Amino acid sequence: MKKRTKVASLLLAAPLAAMAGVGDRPNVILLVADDLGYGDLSCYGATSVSTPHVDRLAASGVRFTDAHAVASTSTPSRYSLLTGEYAWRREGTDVAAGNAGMIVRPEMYTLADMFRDNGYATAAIGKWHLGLGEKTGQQDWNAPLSMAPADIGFDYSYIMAATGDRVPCVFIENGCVANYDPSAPIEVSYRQNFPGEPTGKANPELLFNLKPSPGQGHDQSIVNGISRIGYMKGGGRALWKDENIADSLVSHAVDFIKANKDNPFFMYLCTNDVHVPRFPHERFRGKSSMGLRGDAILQFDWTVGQVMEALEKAGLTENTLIILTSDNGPVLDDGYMDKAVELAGDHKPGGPFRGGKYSTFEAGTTVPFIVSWPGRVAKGKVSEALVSHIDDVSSLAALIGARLPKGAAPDSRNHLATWLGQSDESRPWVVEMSNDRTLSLREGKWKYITPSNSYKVAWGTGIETGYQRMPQLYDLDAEIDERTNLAEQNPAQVYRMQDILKQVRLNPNYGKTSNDKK
Ligand code: NG6
Ligand code: CA
Repeated sequence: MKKRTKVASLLLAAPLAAMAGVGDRPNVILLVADDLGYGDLSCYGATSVSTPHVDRLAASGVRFTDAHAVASTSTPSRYSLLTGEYAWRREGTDVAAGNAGMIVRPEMYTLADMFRDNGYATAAIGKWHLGLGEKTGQQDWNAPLSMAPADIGFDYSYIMAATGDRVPCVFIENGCVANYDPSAPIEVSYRQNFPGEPTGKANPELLFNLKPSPGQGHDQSIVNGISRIGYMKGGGRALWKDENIADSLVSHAVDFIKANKDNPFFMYLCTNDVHVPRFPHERFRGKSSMGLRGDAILQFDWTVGQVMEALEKAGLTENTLIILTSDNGPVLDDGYMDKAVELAGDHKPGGPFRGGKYSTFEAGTTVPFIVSWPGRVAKGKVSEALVSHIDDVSSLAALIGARLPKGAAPDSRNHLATWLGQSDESRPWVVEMSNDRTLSLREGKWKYITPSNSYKVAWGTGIETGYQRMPQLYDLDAEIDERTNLAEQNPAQVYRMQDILKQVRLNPNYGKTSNDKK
């Protein structure tokens, strides 16, 4: 696959110091950015913003040019990442409200369970967006929650319940509101406001940090001078300040690294950057040429640098595998007047791909994907292999020699050799899901999109969804941005890809090889 990046690799793939394989027990950090696009990093061709720390990470490992999140929004993407099951197999995995009940249920076997069962200390830090408590809307936020990340394998957690733009705007540490303020009990509703509480809609004069974009919602409860989706009351000193979120996540991540420097650990570290509302620390505000979205990219890059520095200080660089990626494709105007559209200039957040977050076009799920493990994976390699987040449970199980219980991670396959840059073998195909649950399929250069009756543009975002009533087939080698629908000229290829989708839908074991069954 060509033309995916404007940047040529300056470094030649160095011979591997040693072939990694079963029996290794490196620390693993799965670092997931939010809404960071393929084109948002300088190592992926961005020129309007510079990301030196991420670039350094890429130079120390393998940078993939055809890697896919499972879905083009957060909740289903993360669900699949943690369970190895396609979110489209499961109802209730669409973008979750801040008072959603736990979506990954305790009986499911997760990536965190796998690490924990194999002697790793495990942590989830940052954006969660997979629900908390047993039932939607039934949580008591003033007491330990009835279900939390500990129930799905995370020994330690310090998380944001949903997204930055959804209430409750507090961190949850090990299932309890962090820094809880007994003088300000918390109530949350996604139905109605609490009497007497201001909202962005009724009290725009209170929005001293960011105002919502017209017509996209985000005009309900106000926290820190920014109105959100949903209503909340109370919180007091537990309420977050958006400008401190990255610092807070970094300090908890660094503490976890330090506390576990003598034993293997797995950290699922999910930044709030670069999701809306974008309101980075003043150290970064005004520092990019692209306004708050560019500043949030700088803050993300800083976060990566801090993690790398903490590993270095703890002497863990050589023995830590870092996977850096994003949960879904990029968006500019996602609900706040932060001038992301006006200041983007020539910047292409989705790189050469069409669409963006929410889309069924390639920018929806094509994400940055960097695998670094100094001394063990090829250094500065660029891999054009077609890979998917769905494979992380099985691939990382192979890495640490874990056996998965029967039925666990049903859609996940072991592609460890490709992930570590030891092989250039692609996945035979990759299934992608968009915001309306339209499925697409990639097979080599081909992209097939199933017909959908939905909207053409995702509300106020201006993003092309890619939905059409007709089947769509694109040859990405000929045209990487999905312009000419070749379905009519290639009925056999359309049929073939429809058949693969049908088989995968019916049977998660479809296409499994003997390697996958181990
Ligand atoms: C959308 C929100 C958007 C964002 C997204 C979730 C509206 C109009 N837009 O519904 O602002 O919060 O959900 O983003 O409500 S994600 O990256 O977590 O999937
Ligand atoms: Ca996201």
